[in-house]
Amino acid sequence: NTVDVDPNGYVVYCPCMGRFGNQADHFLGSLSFAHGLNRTLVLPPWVEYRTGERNSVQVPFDTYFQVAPLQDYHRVMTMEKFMKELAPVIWPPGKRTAFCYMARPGSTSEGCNAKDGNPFGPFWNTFNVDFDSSEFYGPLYYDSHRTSTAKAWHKKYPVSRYPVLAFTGAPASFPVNKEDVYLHKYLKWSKGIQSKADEFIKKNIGTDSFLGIHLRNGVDWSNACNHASDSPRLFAAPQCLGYNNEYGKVTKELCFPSEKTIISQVKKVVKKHKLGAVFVATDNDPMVQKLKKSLEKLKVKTVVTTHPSDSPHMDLAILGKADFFIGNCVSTFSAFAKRERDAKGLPSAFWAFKEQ
Ligand code: GFB
Repeated sequence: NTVDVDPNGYVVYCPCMGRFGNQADHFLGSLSFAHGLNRTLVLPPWVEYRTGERNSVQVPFDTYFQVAPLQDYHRVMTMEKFMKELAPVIWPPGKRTAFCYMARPGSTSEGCNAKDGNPFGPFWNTFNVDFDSSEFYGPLYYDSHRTSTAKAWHKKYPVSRYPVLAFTGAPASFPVNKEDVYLHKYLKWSKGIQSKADEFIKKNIGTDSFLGIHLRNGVDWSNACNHASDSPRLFAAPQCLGYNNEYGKVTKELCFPSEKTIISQVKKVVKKHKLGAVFVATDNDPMVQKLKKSLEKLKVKTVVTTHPSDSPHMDLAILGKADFFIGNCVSTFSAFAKRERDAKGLPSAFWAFKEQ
């Protein structure tokens, strides 16, 4: 039952930035990067932050997603499997180099300081990894869509000497490159998440066609949106505004839509698509009573939410199944649902953004 070693080498990385939506953007880019370099991608656990806990918690990749569909695009394996079965042979202690673009401030004056701070330390400690040296790969970059990129990486880091490239952060751009968005089609929810979402729909929505909405309205978001006017491309905004702001700039409304905007848009969509129920995913205020009241006349029987039970992945899986979706253009959490729906050919829109 031994695992064959990939003669083309491996890419390992810590999804050390942001929460789930940010990490998912980075994941697609890292998958593309590994594909471009023709190295196996080691699927890192998802990094989560729990209230009251000092250190990040690492949740195995396959808790939320199936590994097999990703293999249709490129060679991948979970980090748990890599560390247990391959690392002792091809990446043993004593030979572990951390890769970073340039020196990262930390306990040593020079180096990647790959384990300094949270989630950096807790992430690698999950696998008992300590680094022996640092390698600055700048000015190389991750854009594997340029043919010169892979060549340059192979030249500087040949597999014979560097079987494993272990990155301090994701080898990917943020937000996800336009060219990599379609890779989302290989990302399929695990059976566990899938069935939780199906059960919720069966129990609470039944067979009605439904609208799924994402209300990103917690205090962290309202703070981030205060800077909206200085950041025309804030977070996931290129998903609706275009990667060169072809369709406009981020506004306060686009980032943090008013209740008036939300209600009028929901009413319009419910009417137009003759929807019978509304599912609300939110990090803070689901507006259930307000939505119910304003939808009374439109024969909408159900307005439901999972809030406050914290189940971001189940929320996303449900949003991925709705008959129509309205999301927040600036949020990478919304972007996840939008990409999944695009891959399935399902329609979506954004708050305060007119359809193209
Ligand atoms: O996913 P995420 O990176 O998206 O971070 P943004 C937002 C987190 O908030 C999610 C929770 O991972 C969830 O834990 N959350 C948001 C939700 N919406 C929902 C929801 O509908 N249901 C549930 N259950 N949970 C960025 C951050 O968030 O916001 C950046 O990643 C930064 O690092 C910025 O903090 C202000 O792109 O929306």
